[in-house]
Amino acid sequence: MKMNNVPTKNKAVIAWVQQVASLCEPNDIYWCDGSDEEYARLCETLVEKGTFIKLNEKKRPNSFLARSNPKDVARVEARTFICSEDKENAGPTNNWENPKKMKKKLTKLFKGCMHGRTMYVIPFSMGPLGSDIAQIGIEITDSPYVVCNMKIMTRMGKKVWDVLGDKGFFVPCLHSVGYPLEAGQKDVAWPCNPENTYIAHFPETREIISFGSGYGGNALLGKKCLALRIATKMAKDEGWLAEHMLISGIEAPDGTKTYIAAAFPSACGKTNLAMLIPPKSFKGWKVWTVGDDIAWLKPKNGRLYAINPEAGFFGVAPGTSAKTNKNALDSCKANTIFTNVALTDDGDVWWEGMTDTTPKHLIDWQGNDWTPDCGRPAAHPNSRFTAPASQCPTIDSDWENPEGVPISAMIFGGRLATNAPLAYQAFNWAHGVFLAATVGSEKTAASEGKTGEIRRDPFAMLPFCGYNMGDYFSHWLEMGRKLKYMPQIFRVNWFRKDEKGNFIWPGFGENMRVIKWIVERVQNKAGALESPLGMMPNYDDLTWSGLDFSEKQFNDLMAVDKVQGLNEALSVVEYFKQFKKHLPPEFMNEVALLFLRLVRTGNVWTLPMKESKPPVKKKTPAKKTVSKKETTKKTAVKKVAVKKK
Ligand code: SAT
Ligand code: MN
Repeated sequence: MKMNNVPTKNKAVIAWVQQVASLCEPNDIYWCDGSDEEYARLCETLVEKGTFIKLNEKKRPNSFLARSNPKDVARVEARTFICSEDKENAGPTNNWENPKKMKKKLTKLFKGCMHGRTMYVIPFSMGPLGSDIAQIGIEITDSPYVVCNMKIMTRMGKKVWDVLGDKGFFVPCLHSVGYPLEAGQKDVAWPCNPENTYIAHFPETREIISFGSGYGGNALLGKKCLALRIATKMAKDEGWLAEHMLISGIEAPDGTKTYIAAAFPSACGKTNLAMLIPPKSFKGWKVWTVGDDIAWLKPKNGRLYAINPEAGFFGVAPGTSAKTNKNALDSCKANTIFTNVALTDDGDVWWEGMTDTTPKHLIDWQGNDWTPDCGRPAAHPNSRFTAPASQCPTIDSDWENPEGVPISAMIFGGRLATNAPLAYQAFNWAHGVFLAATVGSEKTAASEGKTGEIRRDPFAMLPFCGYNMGDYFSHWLEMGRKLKYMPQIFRVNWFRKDEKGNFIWPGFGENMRVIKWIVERVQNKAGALESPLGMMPNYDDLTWSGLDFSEKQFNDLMAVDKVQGLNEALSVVEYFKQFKKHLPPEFMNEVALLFLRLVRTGNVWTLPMKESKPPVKKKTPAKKTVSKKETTKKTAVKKVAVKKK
């Protein structure tokens, strides 16, 4: 096929584009320049095709709504493959296929798959252009919807060719919706091919091939495919980390900023934490956003520096409100693509949880009339907004710094209703890696398995690690050995419930109380007490102004039940078995120590209550009071331990 206006001299790019074109047989080839005019033109085309609905210009300037095919609404893990040469290198937690076999299968599917369509070539950079932490990818796609989303989510366009040069390295990302238009065939608003969907990764050769889906991570190949699955393998080979983590900068009243990175499985409020608004009583404290989903961390001068490889947010819409996350809501005030949310009668968007009052009439995510009593959700639970990160009111001044930001603390959390305290700190790096590897969320009655059973999601990376997860654990341990100033590792759980099934912790902005303790811990300014699970804050180590939360409530929130803890440790051992010889031996050591600490404790380990005796009247000199207080504290700990035995 003849190629016009080729904007690069990179021979590998030209050869690859040529080869893909002759396989896919598109009508024409279009090289994206990433300009605003191009974006506007493509949006117009999408409106004409019926893929986009232009929203009310006054309410949501330059914004659009797309409705997907109901069979194409989320990432499909069952159709996601890691095609390493050796099955063992994909590990027990990934789907595997032999790379040759997979390519053969895909070649058949791609043959003529772009008939009647334009083939777009998208040059993009994950990470600030030219940063030595960044990576260049080129996505070929037949979906203009993907082009528009990639324009928001990545640094996309002409400038990438300059950085790439004639011989630069890039990750080829091939994508098709798998819906060719044969002569005279009419297009549909959301072309896709759910029966033949494949999202295939070739970690050794750093290639991505995706067929059949136009939605999110299946189609925007810079995100989970490149920035996580392929990047984890690059990171392992090159000595850095590619993680499913938010990055934020915590500013203290004295102006110092401490950067943290945090990993949570889905539906645990990652975006909320990345854009947290501290309680009013936290005067002078601010949370700045660097990223909400992915972090690339590289060691430099003995520290870990992180960049957000993305340029936009692909956030879950339902539940986002002025109360839960005003910054996310403000980020999508304009220039945003909404997918599968509801349309209001005045041409704006709505989703469950957005406002206190529900609109009386809407058009739902499938294009049908909707009223509050119709029994269907108005927005799909996985409906999304694609918004430029630069529009976030709390975007950090260093979010595009090519050097990255220095990370002082790493936080791992899950969603656990029982026996998982609010927060604790790892004893050391290996213990921290162990804590991250055992993160999980409790299965709900709706999902398979018994309620209360834990679905493990190590490092919140289960669907995103491009190689054997056991080797990934070892890589983390290895990284710790290389760092002089390693970040401190913490576990948190915002979701513990009381016997009545109510959340004990208020969450959202109040999580700042825990974040402040974490920041002060890494600065050696806050206290902590050794518990069977890790170093725990005492009631006094957290700031309580503006929140009515008693010491008793707090200690209940932090308690560790011995039998439940031992069962949890046993289930961790069960979980680890699948990694066989790839499991780092350090982990069995950590399990053994956990058992020991639990065995030596009482039935329920709790933080000691403050001395409840009335204070002795002023007779004792100040100096003595301090030392007395300290000794009582220590004895109190002991007392509890003894009593429980
Ligand atoms: O669709 S994405 O993979 O980008 C988001 C997600 O499912 O986590
Ligand atoms: Mn994610």
